[in-house]
Amino acid sequence: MRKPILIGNWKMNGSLQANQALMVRVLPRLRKFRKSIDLAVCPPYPYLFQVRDLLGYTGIMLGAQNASGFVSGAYTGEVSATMLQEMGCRYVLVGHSERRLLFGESNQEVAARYRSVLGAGVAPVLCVGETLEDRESNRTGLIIEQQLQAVIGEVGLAAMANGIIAYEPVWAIGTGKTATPEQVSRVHQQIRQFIANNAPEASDDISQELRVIYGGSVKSANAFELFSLADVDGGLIGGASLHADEFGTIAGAL
Ligand code: G2H
Repeated sequence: MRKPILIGNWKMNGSLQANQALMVRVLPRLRKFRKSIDLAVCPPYPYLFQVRDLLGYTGIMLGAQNASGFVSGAYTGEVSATMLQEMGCRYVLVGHSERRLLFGESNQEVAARYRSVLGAGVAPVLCVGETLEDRESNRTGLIIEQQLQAVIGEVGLAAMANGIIAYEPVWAIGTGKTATPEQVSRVHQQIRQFIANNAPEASDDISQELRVIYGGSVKSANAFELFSLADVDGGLIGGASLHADEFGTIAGAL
């Protein structure tokens, strides 16, 4: 049985004051779900320390939005996975489409970041997904397989059992458009099948154990339908994770 997981991705939002206010409102709403689902929030780097303190012993975990592919050294502006581990991060997003599209992170770079996160003993959340153009030219499966293959080539399939895959169709991110349940189901099944096909000797266990979560304009109004799908093991929530009522209701849908 795969334990559901809900991760809030705050993106580049927040302030000391706003974070405090959000946590005061959201934590009581999440607490009752913490035994049945894994819960985490990923604030921007400067607020990790503050949010770690606010989370305290609630059992709700801390995550980060990216990590360097380098271990340490002269890489101005980068933050290493080990630093994030030291800050108490249990999860790190890797290859979010905003990183891929706005900051030019290639499949290879994402794979290097994935390796660093694993090496620091933190669970990588590998984001994969197609653009509208990819979808309209029937390349959804191919694009996602290339994104997965780059990471498998870097760390091996077995190591991916320690991570999570987040399917986020780029055209559904922050746009208010959500993929239909049929579209989500199909891609989640394809991801699991691809993992199963990739290393036949170990495939069954990994493909059945690996959590594949959905992200892209999830909100309280569509969470129940999306999370009822058999191959959806949770959600990566952006905009709605900044609203206590919304995030609390979404957690209740898992
Ligand atoms: C996708 C998602 C969270 P949103 O980026 O990663 O954001 O829910 O705002 O579409």
